[in-house]
Amino acid sequence: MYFKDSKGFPSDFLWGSASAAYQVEGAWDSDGKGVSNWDKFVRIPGKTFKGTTGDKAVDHYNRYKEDVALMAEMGFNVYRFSICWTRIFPTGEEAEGNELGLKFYENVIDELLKYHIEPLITICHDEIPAYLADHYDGWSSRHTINCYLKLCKTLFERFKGKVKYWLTFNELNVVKGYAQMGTHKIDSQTHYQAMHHVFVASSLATKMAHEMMPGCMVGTMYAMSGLYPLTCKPEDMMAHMNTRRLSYFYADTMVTGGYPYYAQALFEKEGVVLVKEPGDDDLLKEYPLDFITFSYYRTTTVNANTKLNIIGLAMDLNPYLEATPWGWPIDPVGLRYVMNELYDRYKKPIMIVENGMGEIDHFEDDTVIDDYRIRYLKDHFKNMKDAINIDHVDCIGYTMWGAIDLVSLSTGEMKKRYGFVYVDKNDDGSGTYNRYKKKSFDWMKEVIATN
Ligand code: BGP
Repeated sequence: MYFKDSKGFPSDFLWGSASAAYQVEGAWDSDGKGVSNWDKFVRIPGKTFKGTTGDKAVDHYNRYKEDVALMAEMGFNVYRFSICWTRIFPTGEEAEGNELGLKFYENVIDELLKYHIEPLITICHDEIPAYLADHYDGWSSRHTINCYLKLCKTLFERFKGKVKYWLTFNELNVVKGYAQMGTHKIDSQTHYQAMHHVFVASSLATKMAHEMMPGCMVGTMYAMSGLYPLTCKPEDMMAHMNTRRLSYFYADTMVTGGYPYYAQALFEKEGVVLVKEPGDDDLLKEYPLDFITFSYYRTTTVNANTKLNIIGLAMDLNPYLEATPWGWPIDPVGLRYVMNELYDRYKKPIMIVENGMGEIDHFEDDTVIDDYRIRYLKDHFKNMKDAINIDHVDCIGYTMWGAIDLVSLSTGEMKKRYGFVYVDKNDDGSGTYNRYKKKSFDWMKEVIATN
């Protein structure tokens, strides 16, 4: 029995790992899989580190049993992974799903259930069939909604009774352009129109999930690394509010029953005129998300003179924080802050579905002594616990990003590692792909065992 004032985590707390199909599976052209936007994107010269691709990734497609066994050994009771759309619908246009693709995910799910690990599925983690991207301009076309819903229906039919937790999209508030939305342009009109289609698709998927799988939980994932005003100067405070809204706009629309009032000002400023169909706004209102999931890696600051990056984020550093080798500021207290911010805003259960430290690991004597990772996680877990036990935030779980090393999304590098398990693969693709436990593996096992 869990009491809010207990010292540990709730007894039914979900502990696990998170991954994305493109970054772990490999087997990019096996068993009838079609070409995705990512398969094309990484082949554009200069887009990834030294032209690396996820063609083989960390070979999870062939090694999933070993990977699931390692997760089970650590005591995980949840695993977040995503579906590669083109394994099921190679172009997005087929009437029936590809049986070999469905079978792969069924095998993974059955393997997880064998160890009592809950599958948590991201239906779309930045991936779309290249065919839909190139023929329909991806999510900027309303046609993509129907293709996505066909994918959802196929997944729900096949996995109902086995999968309770579903996320309709990944980091919806920081995705833009071809690599994530399959759109060829990145102007505001294209972006927000594409997002409108995503909102409608997510609402319809939520409706369908509840009808087909009573009791399931449907969420979406948002990038919610924290943001602080650099100073208390009123202009900096205004910049903070406006910039934070650019992040919150997406969840506000999907959780609170439709577009927030400040969307009007945003669209006026950006010259955006949304094309909607009758009933769209009702859908957003009637089928909000059940829970909020988010990634948390760092915090940054903003001031009145900050130039936002292309996805609307302020990346200014915080003089009080140290950073990882990739310059991501480390802020455990910020996690507690953001958990409260989110729960306060939506009053729905939350879950941290990505967090962790990308570091350069030194592999010696078949292991890695990653005390830096243990320290990072320990500090974050302490704040997560305080948010739950002291602040009473309803947080149902935590999945660390890449418990088994995987390929970096932003740079395509292998040497940026997050895991408890080292994968013997180098940036140039060489290596045995064998898995080795790092020092943090046993530490994490102990954390979960003692809750
Ligand atoms: C998030 C993505 C993940 C993941 C993570 C870490 O934005 O949802 O796919 O990769 O960030 O980022 P990176 O791989 O760049 O270290």
